Amino acid sequence: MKRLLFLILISSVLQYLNSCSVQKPTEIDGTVTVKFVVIDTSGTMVTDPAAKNQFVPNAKIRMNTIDYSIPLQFETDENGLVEIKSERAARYRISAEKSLDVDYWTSIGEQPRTVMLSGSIEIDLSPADEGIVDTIKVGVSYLSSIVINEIYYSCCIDYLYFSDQFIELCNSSDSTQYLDKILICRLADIVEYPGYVKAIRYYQFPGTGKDHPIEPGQLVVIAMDAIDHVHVGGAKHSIDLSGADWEFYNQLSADLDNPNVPNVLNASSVSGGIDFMINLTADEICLVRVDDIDALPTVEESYKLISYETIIDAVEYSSNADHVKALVAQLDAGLAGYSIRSYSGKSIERHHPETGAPGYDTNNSSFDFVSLSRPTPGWQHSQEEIIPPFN
Ligand SMILES: [Ca+2]
Ligand SMILES: [Ca+2]
Ligand SMILES: [Ca+2]
Ligand SMILES: [Ca+2]
Repeated sequence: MKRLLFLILISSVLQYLNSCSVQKPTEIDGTVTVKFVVIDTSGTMVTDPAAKNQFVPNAKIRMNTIDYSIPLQFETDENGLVEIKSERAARYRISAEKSLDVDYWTSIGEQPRTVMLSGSIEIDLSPADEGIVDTIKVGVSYLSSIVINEIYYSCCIDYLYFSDQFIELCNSSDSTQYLDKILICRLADIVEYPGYVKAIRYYQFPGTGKDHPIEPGQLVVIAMDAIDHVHVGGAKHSIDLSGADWEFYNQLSADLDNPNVPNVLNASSVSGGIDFMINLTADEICLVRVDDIDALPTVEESYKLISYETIIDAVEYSSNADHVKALVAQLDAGLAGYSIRSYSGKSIERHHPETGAPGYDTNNSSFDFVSLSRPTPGWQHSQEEIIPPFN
């Protein structure tokens, strides 16, 4: 029965996929030399009450062309300025970040904590911009304790087999966190309600508060179906997910239920398809902790509105370089998933730029994620598994 329904879904999936392609953006000829100044507009760094904006010294600047060529890295000087010399003219995503650590707060006599200032811009740089100083504004970024570390959405190369998707979470904080009551949501890709995202599918971890701990650095895999997709599912090039920590289980459909793997249940009153399935080329996923689902505003019968401030983590991915952003910069300023086609067996995972560690999150998936040649359920990728950016 489940297979039959999958087949019915196929035509619509194929229609969608046909509309997607990876396109290289138009290159502008020549090289550019420009300056950027990084300012904090959130008031976080203001130590002089007369100063409206504060220049941010030693901020990390990362630049990437839209077609995901090798990222460039710079640092601002003591005046918050950085000069970019003789780089190729193109359209760039540029992000700035500055970590205000315990030492910083202690030095100004405030309560020690860790705060990340971050911001990004997208800009065309052409030789005509020579000598221009552009501004990158940064503000406080509320970083997540539990983050979406990996999304395996493209599915295996056994064409039309798509029940091997999974999502991997990571506790990126330094204390025990809890999965209880967290919703994993698939979001609509059109912004209609200012301040809110619209969840069209939402599945929820059970628990009453502290039943399901996740330790610092721990990875937790939630499989679409926690089975051995090679030997039980029959997809030769797929993966064994029978050892997943959790599985999405749609109790309102004919979904599979591995009795040995606990379920993350459909929290909607409607079935909404067979399972928690996400798009094979482009989608938005978020985490939010919700005590009472009924208290969330409902639109279009079963969709839920979730306010930006309550979102624990959000990731937008797309294989299309000309993808129109769906999430606001506050949630995810970038885009993961370059070069990944549907049914390619490839995956995306967070990657600390220096250490390669999991859980790295600056709320900009263009920089926080790498693409992988294969999924890594339950472990962090190695350097060899990273698909190099285009040159
Ligand atoms: Ca399932
Ligand atoms: Ca189960
Ligand atoms: Ca985040
Ligand atoms: Ca992984």
